[in-house]
Amino acid sequence: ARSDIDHFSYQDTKYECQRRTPLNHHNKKFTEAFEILEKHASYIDREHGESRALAFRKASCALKSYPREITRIDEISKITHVGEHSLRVITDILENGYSEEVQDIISCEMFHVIELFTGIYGCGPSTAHKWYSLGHRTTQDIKDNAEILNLNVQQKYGVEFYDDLNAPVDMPDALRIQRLVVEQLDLIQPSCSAEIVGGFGRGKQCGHDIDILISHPEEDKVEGLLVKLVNRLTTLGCMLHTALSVGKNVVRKETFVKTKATQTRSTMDNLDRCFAIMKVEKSATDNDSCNSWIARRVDLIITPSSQYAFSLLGWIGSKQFNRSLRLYAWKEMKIHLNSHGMWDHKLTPPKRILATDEEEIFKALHLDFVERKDRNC
Ligand code: 8DG
Ligand code: MN
Ligand code: MN
Repeated sequence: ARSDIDHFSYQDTKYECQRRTPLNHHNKKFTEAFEILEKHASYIDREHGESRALAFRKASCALKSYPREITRIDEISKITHVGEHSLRVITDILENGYSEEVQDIISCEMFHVIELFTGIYGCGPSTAHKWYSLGHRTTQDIKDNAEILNLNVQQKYGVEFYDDLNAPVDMPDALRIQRLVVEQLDLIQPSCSAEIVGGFGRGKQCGHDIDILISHPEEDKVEGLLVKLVNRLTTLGCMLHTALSVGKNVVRKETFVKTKATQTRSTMDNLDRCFAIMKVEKSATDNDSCNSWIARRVDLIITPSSQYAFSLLGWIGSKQFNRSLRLYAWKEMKIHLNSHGMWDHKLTPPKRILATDEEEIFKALHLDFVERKDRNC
């Protein structure tokens, strides 16, 4: 039925994990519009927002995979995930050079304020709405009313270091943090590995934070490692703020024990982790202020070697790639997949499937391997 689009070598798959989504693609003018529509849907329309946001995200992912610039609407009118609404937006852009719906959003004050507030570390859309409805419009407003608004610790740091934390992190910064972490790990537990994951792992040149996955070839050598590492970094004066989550890793040999935390959010896992704000030395070229350091968001995640491949896959991302992978695994293969492992639920009791690298996970799921640089959906 979809043979009419085959000759463009676009794979019209049901799941994003079944095709390649490169970082650099040919349809930015459309995907940028979809990103605004997606945000608007999740910020403003809180009743149907999530499903509308997902529809725009899926359309955007499809266009990112499309191997050339779209110039005619009939090229893509039959693509799964590009629904009626999305087609209308693309048509507008093709015909007028812009989408009126997107223009309306961009000229809406509320959208910009919610965007500004959700850029504050620790502030989600519902808090942003609350602050907006109380009449606040700037980060200074939030700072001035910190007491009355009863800001939590994260939000206080978020406001305090707003500019630093919203300045993109580049690769040299990421490497600097990695070096620091490796140095400290060597002093605590030799032979640890510390890999940069997240967006940088997918080839992005900048990001909003630095994600580092830490492990050790010997399974039990990572026990208690995170607290020791964070204590050392704190003593060195590198930590501005830390939020630790330790000791909830409850994977047993055969089955995955679901705790409350695992059930609440699908992307959340129970690995020992520290969400931190760190002081990072500025490079010689950053001479725009007298400060010698800049505040950066850093995620440190610890995983035992038996779970490494799964944690790596999960934390390389993107979020949407993993969502689709997990959904595919469950719907098509009855396999439960997360950052700890995978379990075959076609068997009773479910049987754990082991893997030592990402390739083995794709193979077990009967999927073609997707390179990290092509997981940018
Ligand atoms: P960016 O920082 O460059 O903006 O993008 P990113 O690196 O892709 O996003 P991220 O928010 O830093 O998340 C990195 C990956 O980590 C993402 O694919 C989802 C994954 N991840 C998990 N578990 C958890 C979790 O508990 N919280 C968060 N925030 N991310 C998680 O596997
Ligand atoms: Mn990241
Ligand atoms: Mn992160």
